[in-house]
Amino acid sequence: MGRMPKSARFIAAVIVVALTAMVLVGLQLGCGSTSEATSVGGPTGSPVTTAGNGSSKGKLYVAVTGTADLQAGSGDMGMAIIDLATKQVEMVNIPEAKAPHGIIFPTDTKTAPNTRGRVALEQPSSIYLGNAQDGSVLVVDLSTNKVTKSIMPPPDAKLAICAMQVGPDGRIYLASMADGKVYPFQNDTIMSPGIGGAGATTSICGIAWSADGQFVYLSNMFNPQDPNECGYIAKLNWPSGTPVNKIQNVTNSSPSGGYMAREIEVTPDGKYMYLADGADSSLVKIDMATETVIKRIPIGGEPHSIVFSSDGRTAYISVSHQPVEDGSSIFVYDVAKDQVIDRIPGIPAPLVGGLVLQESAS
Ligand SMILES: [Cu+2]
Repeated sequence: MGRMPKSARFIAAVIVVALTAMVLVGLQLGCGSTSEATSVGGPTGSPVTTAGNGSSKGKLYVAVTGTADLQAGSGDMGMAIIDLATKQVEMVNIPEAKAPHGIIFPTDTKTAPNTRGRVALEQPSSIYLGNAQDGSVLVVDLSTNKVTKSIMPPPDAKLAICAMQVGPDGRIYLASMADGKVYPFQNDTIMSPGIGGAGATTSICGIAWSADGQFVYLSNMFNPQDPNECGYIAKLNWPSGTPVNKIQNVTNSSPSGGYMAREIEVTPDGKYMYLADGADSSLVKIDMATETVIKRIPIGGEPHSIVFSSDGRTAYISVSHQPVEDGSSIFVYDVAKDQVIDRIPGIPAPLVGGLVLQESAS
């Protein structure tokens, strides 16, 4: 038995495929429509004083992956809890963590409408943390910051958790980077089979639904079968999973090649979908009515996830930085201006994943 558990080897294989894809793509730039590129974002790294926009109180809970064995997709750590009023970052080291990427409030938490369960209006008693390495979900008690339960995926699920979102039926869904499927999660059980895959999606980072709940959008991080294919967003009928179409050319290549379509999030008014383009250090704004890219906003770093405040005016974006020593940050984003207006630095970890917002001031 090698030192690396089977699940870690699986993710390692996934990552190797991703890296191979990046090498193969090499210098084939221009897959994304650079002619559409706009540069409206403020200069990266120049903090601007946040105006009182009503969203500067509360807490962010951020899934954080540590330094150990990062290339294999594993690593310890847990989550960061950030007080928005003071910008204090509290690191919560969770021994059971296996590369956390996803985070979501339990469904009995009071949450704001149209936020897919990601904006709490009260202090939750616990939180779910989703692991990329072994596909397990941890229940973390927020009064002790200890794990009270570890929930393993069913044996037939190839689950490497990225996004965790509440679907139109009120259940939590888990996006898998390993097999391109979405798995329902209910009563502390991960259910199989998943929805998606079968050519429509190969490695999902983000999940979003249309306002009427008839369609699901899945951001495909990369396509191991066709490394020349840019990151795209697949649209499927919900909940049947029948493919409808793909929004193509959503992501741009990194300067060294390779695509990284991270998580997607729809604004609370349902008008726009934003995608975190990890390879291009930008946000991509998509008009939901036409399903086309209308703006690219360079923000710097490697954005992973986005959460909108319940009023839709402010977004918080988890951003990983390279090299590792720089740590990671949360960017505060003015949605109307499409501009980064502040940064909360000081997350001492190379990779930040999903994040959720608690708007109450307590
Ligand atoms: Cu992820």
